[in-house]
Amino acid sequence: MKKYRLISFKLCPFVQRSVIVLKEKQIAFEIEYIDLANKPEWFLKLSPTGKVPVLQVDDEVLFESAIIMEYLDEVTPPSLHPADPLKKAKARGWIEFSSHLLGLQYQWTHIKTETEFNAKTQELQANLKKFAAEIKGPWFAGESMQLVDVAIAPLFARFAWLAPKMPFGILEGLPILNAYAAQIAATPAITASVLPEVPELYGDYVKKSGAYMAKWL
Ligand SMILES: N[C@@H](CCC(=O)N[C@@H](CS)C(=O)NCC(=O)O)C(=O)O
Repeated sequence: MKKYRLISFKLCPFVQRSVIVLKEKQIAFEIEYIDLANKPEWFLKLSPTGKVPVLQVDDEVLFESAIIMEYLDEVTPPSLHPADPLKKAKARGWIEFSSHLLGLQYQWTHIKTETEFNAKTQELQANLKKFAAEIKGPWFAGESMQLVDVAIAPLFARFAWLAPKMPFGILEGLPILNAYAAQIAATPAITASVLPEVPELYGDYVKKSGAYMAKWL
């Protein structure tokens, strides 16, 4: 049996993807939290990109969240990817797109001026609509959660943490996404994938960044 050790930063949405798969597949693992503002030397030696997540599998090192998700999925069948190669390739494309959405969300929560904030809100919503158009429901590809849902779940988790404080809903007018977000929020492996203090820490982190949206947090 292999030993898994995940190197994490508590607030990182990309690490959260790994934790969701580990929980969903009930894989035993250790987790080590580091401070990205003060990266330990041992971590810099392990991680070629200096980014989390890093997964140590016995003495081997894996990096990049999409690769880690796929590895964990592959060694614990049944797979959370479609079996059909075309459907699998399509899912991988949307996993890549969900990384793009996470990047937009990060910018949206860090932007400083009202003009930039409004433009980023529109860009984010336009891209969310593209994702929404692909959802079969209740999950992306139908009846069961797949890796593409795992990959995007951290995005909806963060929208949900911010929602009670925001004067408008980023998912407003997008009923498919509201239903999808509710599905994500009701899934135990996803809710258990962050520490209980993380939603509050996330709000504090955005607030401290001096972002435009800090005034609501
Ligand atoms: N493409 C990477 C992105 C990971 C990433 O951006 N991680 C952030 C934290 S959420 C990080 O480690 N940042 C540290 C840095 O860039 O120095 C993945 O999917 O694993």
